[in-house]
Amino acid sequence: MSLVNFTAREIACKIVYYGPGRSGKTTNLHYVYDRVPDSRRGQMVSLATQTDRTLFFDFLPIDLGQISGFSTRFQLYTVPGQVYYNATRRLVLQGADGVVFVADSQAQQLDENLESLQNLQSNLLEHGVDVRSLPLVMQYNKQDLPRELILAPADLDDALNFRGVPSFGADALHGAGVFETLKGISELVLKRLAAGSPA
Ligand SMILES: Nc1nc2c(ncn2[C@@H]2O[C@H](COP(=O)(O)OP(=O)(O)OP(=O)(O)O)[C@@H](O)[C@H]2O)c(=O)[nH]1
Ligand SMILES: [Mg+2]
Repeated sequence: MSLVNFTAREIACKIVYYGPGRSGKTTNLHYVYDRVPDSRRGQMVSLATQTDRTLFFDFLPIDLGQISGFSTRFQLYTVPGQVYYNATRRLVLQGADGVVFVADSQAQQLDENLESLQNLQSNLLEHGVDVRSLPLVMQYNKQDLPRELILAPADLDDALNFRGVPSFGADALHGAGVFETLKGISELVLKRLAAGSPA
């Protein structure tokens, strides 16, 4: 549900970080917050957070500057990954222009990743959105963990990336892959916006 104001030449897009509990969604936003200059970001809001689990959502507005003459602002959200909070997840997902699916690369988390992907699909369908038409990228997070605990990005592509969307290995704790992922989803969202905008 991007808002394009042709008079003010402003674009605002909503990006949702989705994925199973503890996959590193909030950690992605913290890294972005820490690295984007003050002038390019608003306050990061983490609502109703108990310990380090997200119970409602995180929100971070960032300013991408001028793109094709429009001042472009992205609103980054995370959902709570814990299975129990589905109503909140569905609410946060509403109106998303793009989704970053943050998978946990640990081999033992594969079922949780698959369950969360299915959950994404069914929540999108409830909003009348076909997952195949929505800009989506995959992030395979926690690639810093020991080799024997994790799956390589190519194996995670085989297991999770049914649509063959852009995918990025990441270590959100230290920042590797975080901005590559954000750039990946931004490009897809802006491309889609450009395709749909008046000539
Ligand atoms: N080793 C490692 N740990 C990570 C990485 N990303 C996140 N973590 C850790 O994983 C835990 C969960 O991270 P969060 O960012 O809170 O996970 P989340 O996806 O927001 O979890 P929910 O809010 O419950 O859905 C924290 O202890 C993080 O420090 C990573 O890339 N590598
Ligand atoms: Mg969180």
